Amino acid sequence: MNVTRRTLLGSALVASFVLSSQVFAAPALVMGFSQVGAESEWRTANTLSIKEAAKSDGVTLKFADAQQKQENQVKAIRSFIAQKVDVIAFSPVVESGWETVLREARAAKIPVILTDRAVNVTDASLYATFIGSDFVEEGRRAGRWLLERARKTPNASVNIVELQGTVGSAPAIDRKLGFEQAIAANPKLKIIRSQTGDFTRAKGKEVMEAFLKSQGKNINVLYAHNDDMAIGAIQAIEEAGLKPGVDIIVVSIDGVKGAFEAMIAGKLNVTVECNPLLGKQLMQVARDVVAGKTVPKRIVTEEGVFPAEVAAKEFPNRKY
Ligand code: GYE
Repeated sequence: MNVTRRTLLGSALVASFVLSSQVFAAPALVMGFSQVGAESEWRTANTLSIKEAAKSDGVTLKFADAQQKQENQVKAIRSFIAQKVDVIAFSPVVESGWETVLREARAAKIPVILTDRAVNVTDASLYATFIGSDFVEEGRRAGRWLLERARKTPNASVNIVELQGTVGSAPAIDRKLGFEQAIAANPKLKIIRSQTGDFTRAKGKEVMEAFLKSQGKNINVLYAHNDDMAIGAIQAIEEAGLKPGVDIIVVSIDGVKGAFEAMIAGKLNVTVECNPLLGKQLMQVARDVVAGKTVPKRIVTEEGVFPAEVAAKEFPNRKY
């Protein structure tokens, strides 16, 4: 066989292989994902994890950023239904108000997976599964750390200000509840002010400024529902001439790099971990759900607690 003939034969073989693989290969899974927004370091890491996992798993991802608005998420879900995606995943900004659009997805026979945040629906069959953290436990962990710390000064009253996450969101509701449950063990621990900072640095700073204006030196502890609000508040505390981490104990949740930096600088006392790297698990579960396999209704992420004392040692291991 001469060289030309061999090449021709080779390309014919390649061509027929390409053709047949186009005919027989399973079409790529198409996922519509409605993200909450880009409000925090946690969210940035979460988005990246989902996009990277989709890419490496060969999932075609239609990604929509809702800018913290439920109406945008409803619109995105409706457009995914219209586009006949294989599966819809979303992280619901707030817990309530999802029944109608979830029923629309069901009527179109498109399975729905919740990631990160839960919904409050009476009919749990409206979604296939929920992958994410136990936010009540995170709140309890924050509260337990504080209880332990308060044992050093058993007679002192401990005045706490609380920066809540987005009003009506699962993490804000649950982290408040869990923390209150834990600190109830010691009546000296009291929440004297509580307001939302919408999970952002800018709002966290603004609300902390207001707390400092009205309560001043009365504040012993700040409990923030996420690291970003804590970091914003730390700035407000410094601008008020106080030392965060010393004059005001700062407790927060997420465990992002910015929190570890603040702990190493002595400005944050503890962060409770909340893992945003849900992408891999989501793609796996999505394949199973679309293939009709039974999946667990609740998939809980594993997490730890990092006090400032271990921050420098742990920092190099952090992935977000
Ligand atoms: O803690 C916060 C983000 O839903 C767990 O949302 C997530 C929370 C996270 O904005 O930083």
